[in-house]
Amino acid sequence: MTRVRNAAAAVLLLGALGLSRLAQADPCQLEISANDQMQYDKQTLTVPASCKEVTLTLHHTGKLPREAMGHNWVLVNAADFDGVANAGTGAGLADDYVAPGDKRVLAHTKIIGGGQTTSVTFQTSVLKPGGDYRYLCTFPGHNALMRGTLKFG
Ligand SMILES: [Cu+2]
Repeated sequence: MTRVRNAAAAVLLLGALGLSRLAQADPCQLEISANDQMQYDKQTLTVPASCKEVTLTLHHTGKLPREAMGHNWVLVNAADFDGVANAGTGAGLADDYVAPGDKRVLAHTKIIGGGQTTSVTFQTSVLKPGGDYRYLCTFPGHNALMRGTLKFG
């Protein structure tokens, strides 16, 4: 009986630890997932102005290879959305569908396929509080669905 009670107490303790870890999640660490249906799981990401550096982790929860259903995460000023998307299409998979040296790209991950995870770390000095930022997947044809807003500040 004591053993059962101890086990129950251990489960409660682990649960409490898990909750406190969630409560203390670092707001400068962002997570987003993408799937085989050409969708991100979030339409909005928020970065507090107190973050000097941000790490965005992209999970591809699908099964398809990067050649068929590759995804990346590319951060731009809203006004540069179409320009970066078009330049990316022309850049090709070898360059992760991001035109080399494109100054309009504020941050980006590489292209990954199903089951893979990647991340990018960038300085928030590239952002202005209250600026109008968008993120997108630049794999050809994906940005119609795979787009969102990043709020900073
Ligand atoms: Cu994509």
